[in-house]
Amino acid sequence: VTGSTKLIVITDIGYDPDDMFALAYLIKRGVIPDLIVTSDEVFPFRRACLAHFCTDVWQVRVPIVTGIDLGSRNFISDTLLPNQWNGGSAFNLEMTRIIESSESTTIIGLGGFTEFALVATRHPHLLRRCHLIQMGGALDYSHRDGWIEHNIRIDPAAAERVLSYGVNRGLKVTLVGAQTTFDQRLQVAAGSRIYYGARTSSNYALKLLALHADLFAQEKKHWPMMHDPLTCSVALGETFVEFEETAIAIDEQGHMQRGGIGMPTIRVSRPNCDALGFMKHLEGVLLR
Ligand SMILES: [Ca+2]
Repeated sequence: VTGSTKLIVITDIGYDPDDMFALAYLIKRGVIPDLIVTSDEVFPFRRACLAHFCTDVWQVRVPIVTGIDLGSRNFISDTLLPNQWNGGSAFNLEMTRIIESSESTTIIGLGGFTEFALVATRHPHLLRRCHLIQMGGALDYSHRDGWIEHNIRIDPAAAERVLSYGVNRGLKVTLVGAQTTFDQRLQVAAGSRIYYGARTSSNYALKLLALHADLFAQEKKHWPMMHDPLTCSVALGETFVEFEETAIAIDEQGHMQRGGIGMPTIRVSRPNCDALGFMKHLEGVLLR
């Protein structure tokens, strides 16, 4: 993310708090997206939450548009929200406007592929200008038989669209996958330095991070992992994650496999990352 490159963030903020940590991380680094799109919208609560955080808590001006409601009701942050906000459905128009306005656009994908797949399908000529840096998928990795990583599972057809149709038309993709981010060392748990620092801070923006982690821990019975902030660090040029170039094939259910010779390649994260180095970095950025 440099100079004239535009930045769009696609996020399913409001359930797993790692999206909120990721946006706080970007903003603390002085990186303000040109547009934020909510994905897997729980109409219009994700946008409402985000508008509240941006406007009232972080005090940054960012255009926010709602994505597509996929019918899931994974949302737990309504108690953090003082008001109701109205959403819109302008994401295709707004994303296209930004991508057209610049030679290059980075899209940080922290949720499903739905919205970008629609833009890719309607405006394939714009794909060569885009670099998608996406949290999601799993390569040579599974929690159990048949397991599919959430950002793919929520809309496998969209993921397949982006990773085959998109890549075949010049889209550059960097995938930070579950094989890398499902790492206990990336957890913000009650005893962790980040949690403690945020929880005991007099700064409401920081306290809110800990409150969101509490909501998630109550709901899921485990503490959040920093999948999305790690992905944002990749977008900002940090080197905690290593990558390999490989072709990817994805089936109808969303299972990912290495693709055949001659298929276009993408950058896929290697399993081991410098998790402890990253968490120290994240703590420094968020709590300083
Ligand atoms: Ca997310």
